[in-house]
Amino acid sequence: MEKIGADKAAALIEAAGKILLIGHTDPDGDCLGSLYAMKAGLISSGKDASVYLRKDLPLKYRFLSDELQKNTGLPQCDLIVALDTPQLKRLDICDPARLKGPILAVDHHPGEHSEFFYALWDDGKSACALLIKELLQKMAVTITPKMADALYAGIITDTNSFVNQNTTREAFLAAGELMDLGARPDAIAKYVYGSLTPGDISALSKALSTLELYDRGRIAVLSLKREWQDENNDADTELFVNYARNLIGTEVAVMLTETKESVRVNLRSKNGYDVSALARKLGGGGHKPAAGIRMKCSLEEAKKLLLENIKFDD
Ligand SMILES: [Mn+2]
Repeated sequence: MEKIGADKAAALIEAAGKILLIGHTDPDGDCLGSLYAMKAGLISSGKDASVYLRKDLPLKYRFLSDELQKNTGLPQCDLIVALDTPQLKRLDICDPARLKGPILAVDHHPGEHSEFFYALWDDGKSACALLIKELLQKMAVTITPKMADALYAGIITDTNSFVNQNTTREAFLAAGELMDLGARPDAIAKYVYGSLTPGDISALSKALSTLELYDRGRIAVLSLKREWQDENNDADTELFVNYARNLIGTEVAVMLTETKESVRVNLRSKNGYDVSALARKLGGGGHKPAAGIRMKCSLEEAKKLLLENIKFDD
């Protein structure tokens, strides 16, 4: 792997004609906002760019659907750009070996990035969207109001609306700059936080009623069984874990969502506990205060395995 700066990344992209973009599994607002802005920017500069996306967009990110639709075509391409993940196995594709071509990672997660050919990687950035913004500006791409909306969505989702530990001065400045370019904070908040369905609310009430505390309250666990959700749709539980994290005394918060294929685990921490290390150990990934895993086992087994692996130094 060669670690590169934005200049070299821009040059690599400029030299490529056909480019495939891919994000991580269970793509979040940062991943999708980054994919959107990158695709729109590359197309505006005359590139043949497409996005590999395994599933349709969740309701709250449908405002990005003019550029992002489910697409599992794997064209021959000059360059693959992998966004918002440090590992091949976290990519939104079942078998990463099917990706043919050199891969440039653009990412802000801790990790080695050693499986990639090139990495534009800075774990001091609040969001991958900040790296994409910088890269597009290096390439002299005009950031349109819709691209600004997408990048802004990336910043607010990864900083949890500018409250998480990773909120930097740079993130606030970039948000202001994106507003100058046409980003609409009110509209984006309405999409991202205001797309709950009655089924999501009922799932929330079920999940909250499952609260369990371990290790004298330092660990808080919420869970949601498959049968408590809409028959056809998995509930949007991404933010449920924040209720557990916000409990006084909680250091590690766990949200377990049983889906048709697996158990989705959302992890959050306070006081510096590194949930990304825990997630990596169990096959997932993320950041120190926020991480996730997909586990192929029952909800009870997932809970047991997690509790066995959450260890405090004191
Ligand atoms: Mn991110």
